[in-house]
Amino acid sequence: MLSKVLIANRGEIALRVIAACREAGLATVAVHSEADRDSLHVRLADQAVCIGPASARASYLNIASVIAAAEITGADAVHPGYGFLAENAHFAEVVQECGLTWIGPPPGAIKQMGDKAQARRTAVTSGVPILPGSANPLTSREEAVALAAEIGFPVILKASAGGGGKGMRVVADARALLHAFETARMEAERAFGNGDLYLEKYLDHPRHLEVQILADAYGRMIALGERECSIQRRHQKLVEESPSTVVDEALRQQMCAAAVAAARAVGFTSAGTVEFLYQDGQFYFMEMNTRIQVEHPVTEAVTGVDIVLEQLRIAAGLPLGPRRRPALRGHAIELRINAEDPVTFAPSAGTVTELGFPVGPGVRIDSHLYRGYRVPPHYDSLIAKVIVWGRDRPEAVRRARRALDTFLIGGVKTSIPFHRRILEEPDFLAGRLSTRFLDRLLKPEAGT
Ligand code: MV4
Repeated sequence: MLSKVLIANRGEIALRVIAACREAGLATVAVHSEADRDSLHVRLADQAVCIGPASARASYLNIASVIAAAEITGADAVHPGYGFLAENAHFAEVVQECGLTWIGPPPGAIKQMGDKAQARRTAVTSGVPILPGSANPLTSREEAVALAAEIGFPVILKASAGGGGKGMRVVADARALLHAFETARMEAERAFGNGDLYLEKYLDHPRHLEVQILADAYGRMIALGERECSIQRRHQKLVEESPSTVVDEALRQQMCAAAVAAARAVGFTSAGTVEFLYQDGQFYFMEMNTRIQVEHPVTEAVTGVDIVLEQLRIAAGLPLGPRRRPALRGHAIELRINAEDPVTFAPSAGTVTELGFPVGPGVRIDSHLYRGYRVPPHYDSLIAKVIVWGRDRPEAVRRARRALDTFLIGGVKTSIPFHRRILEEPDFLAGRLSTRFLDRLLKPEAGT
């Protein structure tokens, strides 16, 4: 049984978890750095504990401080949110060893899916399609060249301990691979403490499609359909939507079945997302995220499922609410609003001097902003998510435009103008998307 949840996070996701906890009748504990003393999640939680100075390493990533905060407040569960310690299997283990309920997947599942080469092997044994590539970490650059010659260049070298775009390198031919191999291994060793590399056939214009999974402790596991997340800049998603314009019910059924198979293979519970690349009618397993994601509201809008509330239910030992995969209704789009210059993307910290949220049918705002809030420079720049829902994609796009046109934020620069430009792009309006979508928009001459 849960009674008091410590939210080991900040910003909009901390508010989101507080909202679900309040609905479930659970007390909440906020933890915050000194820089977040005046943040909204601190004010809205029932209790709050300062866990360290501004730097994430000394506060939100400080396992001892977070656990101490749970002890002194009598919290009996921990929700990690996303980022920070959300996919840190050691943190999950410590939470459980301290007798607290971990609101997330079993640490073993986090670990198994955290090793991207092992995740690929799990996909294979679960019958989930993967791209041609190495089954195990590469043992030498000669092995890499031989394998790449077999599957055909270009190939992409990836760090087993990487993910989310970190530790990736596209290689066009054997000579380049011989040069890149050692550098990639050293970079991976330095960045992740693990230099293992694997390689895959490189897709040059894939879509990023991901499937939301919910799984309870009794073996019930459902997929909640796909999200299209192809519009990304430097592996930071900017726009997410559901359903995808290229997924029909037959493909959806296939991808959902594949996602459930991969999750079941690692004994997954709670909420997670299986990422695929899609190109030329085929989908391929990429990786699995064992956490709630920023873009979960898109799926909530088209399924009516409260994913965070389901996480609390699952952690409390209750069975899944939905009994089967819900049909998707309408179309949802999420726009991530960052405190950054809309042209240079340079972070723009500062005080919010003016704030007006968009209103009206089909608009949801998840944000920790308030007038007078000081956006700190220490953390990622996400300050709001605009989630719109329409009966179809054109209505969702119209509502997205209206929402951005009536979203007033003064005192900091935001990415709103850049999003507004995306919503006018012919390729976007036609649903012609791929992970290369922004390449064209961000080309120097394209800015004129
Ligand atoms: C790829 C790929 C093309 N071919 N793998 C980037 C993050 C991680 N999810 C995997 N990523 C990619 N893996 C193969 N074999 C292209 C990307 C990729 C990408 C994928 C999804 C969304 C945005 C992306 C941006 C650049 C590269």
